[in-house]
Amino acid sequence: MASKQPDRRAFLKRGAALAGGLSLGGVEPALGQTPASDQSDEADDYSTPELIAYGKRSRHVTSVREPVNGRPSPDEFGLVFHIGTPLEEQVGAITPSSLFYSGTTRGSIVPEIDPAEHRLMIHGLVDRELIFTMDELKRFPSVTRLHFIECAGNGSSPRRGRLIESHGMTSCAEWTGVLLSTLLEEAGVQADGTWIVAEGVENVRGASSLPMAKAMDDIIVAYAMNGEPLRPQQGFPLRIVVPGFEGILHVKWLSRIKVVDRFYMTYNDYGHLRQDPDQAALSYQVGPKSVITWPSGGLDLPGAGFYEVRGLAWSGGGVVSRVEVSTDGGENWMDADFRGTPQRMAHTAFSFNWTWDGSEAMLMSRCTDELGQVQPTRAQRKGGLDNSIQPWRVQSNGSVTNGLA
Ligand SMILES: Nc1nc2c(c(=O)[nH]1)N[C@H]1C(S)=C(S)[C@@H](COP(=O)(O)O)O[C@H]1N2
Ligand SMILES: [Mo]
Repeated sequence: MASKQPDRRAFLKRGAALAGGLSLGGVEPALGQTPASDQSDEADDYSTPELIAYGKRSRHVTSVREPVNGRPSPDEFGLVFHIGTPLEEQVGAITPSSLFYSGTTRGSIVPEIDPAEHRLMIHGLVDRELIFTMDELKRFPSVTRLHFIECAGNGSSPRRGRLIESHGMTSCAEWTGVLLSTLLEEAGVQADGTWIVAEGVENVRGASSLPMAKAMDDIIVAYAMNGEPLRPQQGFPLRIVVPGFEGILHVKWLSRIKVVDRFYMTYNDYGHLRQDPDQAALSYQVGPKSVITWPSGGLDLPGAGFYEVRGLAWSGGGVVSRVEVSTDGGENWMDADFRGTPQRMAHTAFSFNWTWDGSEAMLMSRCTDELGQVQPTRAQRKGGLDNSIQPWRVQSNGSVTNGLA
């Protein structure tokens, strides 16, 4: 099945095709969104005490997050809802912290928390109720792992023409914290403790029920992200990261974990998640998924010639073991190359060397994970978070559109 990709020398001979440079459309900030960098002609002075002490990106780099789900953020009351990350500009597996997507379940104002005052309580069906300060948590043995988070609202649709609309609510970071199992062992879980309810400082909105098996396996009580303390929008000073499970379960601004003996219906879970304990673990888990991030809907290719098609693949089932790419709408599939080493429940960057002949093409990617699960087509997909294959149509004039439309 695997066909040979163009080699490096062939690519260099075709380099002329790239000389004109690539023009990207569709990445204008949405109305009402101010780009983080200023666009004035005046050069930035990087020798100011502020920028010596703490840097910022070049004003020539302008990618920004955008509200998604058709909901303004902030809204007229100052509440923020889900904002998506511009994945088409990402290189590699890690999402920069400033561009990490951000989700609040029912709209929220990001809470201002003083870490010196913050406490995590573990209680319920435990031998010892425990209350930790941030400093105490940081004394425990820590883990540092790459994991994606994805909101269940992410999904392909003919109406979602751009990548940020269909896939912008997933990001990947390197998280550091204490395994929840370490803390639960400290507290001593009683025999009937089969579920946990994790809660953020905004109480009912941030609460989620999780099965004990997952809590004892790989949930991280995280205080750091990409080498620095969590960003406030990501849950500063403390959150849980639930590897491979739907985003809503990754409770931010974490203040309480209660060990309980059954699934508890929370404001979050109501009407959204499955509560059958036998089904829960699997149905919370994001299926094998991938998407071509470049080129993607709304972008323009300047003409026929060589392109490195790039994308991301991930699975709640573990390590991504294979990514295939099709340029003809799924008739033929060829293996893509991994960029970096695939990690468990983490975005894996892939690329595929493609020489476009200038005729209409349909780009698709398909992920297989270590469990042998294969990413479904839109017609094959079952329920849960939409992990179906996203087709991008490359028209002969170079414009890229949603292949479902
Ligand atoms: N406390 C709290 N945790 C929360 C939420 C929330 O509103 N409050 N939103 C959830 C949702 S819906 C998602 S998709 C993820 C998003 O995580 P992120 O903002 O770090 O991307 O956080 C989850 N954790
Ligand atoms: Mo979400």
